[in-house]
Amino acid sequence: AGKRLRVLVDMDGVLADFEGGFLKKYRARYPDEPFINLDDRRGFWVSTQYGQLRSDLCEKAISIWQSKGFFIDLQPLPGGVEAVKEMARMDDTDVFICTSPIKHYKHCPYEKYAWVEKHLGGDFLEQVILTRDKTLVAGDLLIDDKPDIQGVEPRPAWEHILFTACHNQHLSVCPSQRRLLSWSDDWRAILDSKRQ
Ligand code: UMP
Repeated sequence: AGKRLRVLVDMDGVLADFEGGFLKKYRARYPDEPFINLDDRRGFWVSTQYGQLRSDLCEKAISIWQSKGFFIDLQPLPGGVEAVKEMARMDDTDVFICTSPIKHYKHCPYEKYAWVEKHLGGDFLEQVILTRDKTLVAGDLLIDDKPDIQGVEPRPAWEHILFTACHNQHLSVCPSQRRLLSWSDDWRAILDSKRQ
């Protein structure tokens, strides 16, 4: 019998609609300020692009995801919850949710657990990994929308599968980097490619 496959799945931008949730709450809170349509998003950091639009908008953007209710209210991205549940039921497969909390810790870590309980069920809380450094987590695959995932470990165990998001869809990544275009894309084939 081959060894078990360990899949790490990111939360914001992969399971939970961080970008859509941000834009909705930003426009509600700052109706008279300029904003960036999702089609015009470039770069992983929302705060950086808003800061380039006008310098004071950087902290206004940050205020949105620091607010109570931001993370718990995020809508699931299409097919993500179903895919993760199916992975968890597969033979010889362990799935973990690997997510980086913001350093403003008042609401975010709590709400990330609450989101998992709400959408995946209480049993899934066992699978949650909160870390600011994903390179330290060993796995076969990391499905994540952040193009550059770095930390103290120069040779992470996982292969990073870039999950397509508004901010990375125009990026030309190196040819060896595999993408998952959405949860309608063939994630099962990517998992199978790592099984021995
Ligand atoms: N985040 C920021 N600034 C941004 C965009 C996102 O701090 O401009 C936060 C939200 C998430 C975290 O908590 O970064 C991203 O975590 P991962 O998706 O890398 O797990």
